[in-house]
Amino acid sequence: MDPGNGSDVLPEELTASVESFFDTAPPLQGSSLISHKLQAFIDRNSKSSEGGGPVRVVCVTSGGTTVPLEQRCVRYIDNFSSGHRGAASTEYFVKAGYAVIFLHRRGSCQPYCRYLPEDSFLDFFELGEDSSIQVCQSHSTIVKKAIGDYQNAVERGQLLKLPFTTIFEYLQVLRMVAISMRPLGSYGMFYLAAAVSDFYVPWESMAKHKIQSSSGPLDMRLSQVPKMLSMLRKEWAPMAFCISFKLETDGNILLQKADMAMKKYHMHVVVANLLATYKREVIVVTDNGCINVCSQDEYSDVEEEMIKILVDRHSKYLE
Ligand code: 9Z3
Repeated sequence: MDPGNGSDVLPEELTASVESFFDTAPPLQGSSLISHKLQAFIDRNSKSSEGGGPVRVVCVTSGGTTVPLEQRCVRYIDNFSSGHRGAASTEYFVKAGYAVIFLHRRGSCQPYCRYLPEDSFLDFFELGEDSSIQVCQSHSTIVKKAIGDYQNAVERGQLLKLPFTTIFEYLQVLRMVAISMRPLGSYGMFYLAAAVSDFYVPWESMAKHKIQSSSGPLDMRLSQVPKMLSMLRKEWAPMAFCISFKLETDGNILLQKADMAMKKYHMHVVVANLLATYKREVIVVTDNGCINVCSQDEYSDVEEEMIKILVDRHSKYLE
């Protein structure tokens, strides 16, 4: 096993922009509670599993980050992601025996709830003769399975959910998670499926109040979000197994971009996907080749096969 994060140090410019990002970000609400929950989760899962070996822990990031345009935020820029990939992947990681820290966008798709329709939720229920609430017969199998699987994951201490909305919250919580996972060494994994903003408005240069349309057209300069993947690999959790995602709309540049991300950020695996086909097709890019993964039909999840491949890669890394 080789951490493979290179002996090279982080460029000073990057370290400075990362420091400035965190120093100027608005304070994270509830950070001591998050820290407490994380510590308890890691402590519980760093003791050996029933089979004797240490438990593998994965941080799954899921959903898109927002970029607020005003401190008392009315308007924001959003990133495309429903959170379906992260939620589905969490279920398959739990099934493979991993403990999962599910770092997700508030209100995005949740593990074990993927089949519950958002728009017709009430169609799942009916009132019994005594006015009790019952799940309709037609949906009972799916609901029973979801409740059973979810409760098992929670009872076994395999699932910790941490929410974010803005890019500030996301990166602050990701750093806390990574630093608390550091003692797990190579048993830790990062599966970075969240769609993370590349540009943002620094807090101190952001309008305090709602921007007034009466002031005319809006000119705004966005700063670049510092590349935290390098920080994750080199400083926060250097031994962890890291998988990032690359989303493109142009198939001609997808693999080239995924390859660049592997090399530039020292990722162990990059999952490449195209906007037009991402729900049913992904390419798992590793340092010894690419694996195409497609879902068999509209009822099967592409994540099932993909997670098997990633778990296998992680096992090889542990060897
Ligand atoms: C992805 O590529 C995910 O697969 C999707 C999943 C966001 C497409 P959904 O949540 O969608 O199931 O609706 N995530 C990474 C997107 C991203 O922002 N990647 C950055 C990039 O491509 C690198 S971190 O440059």
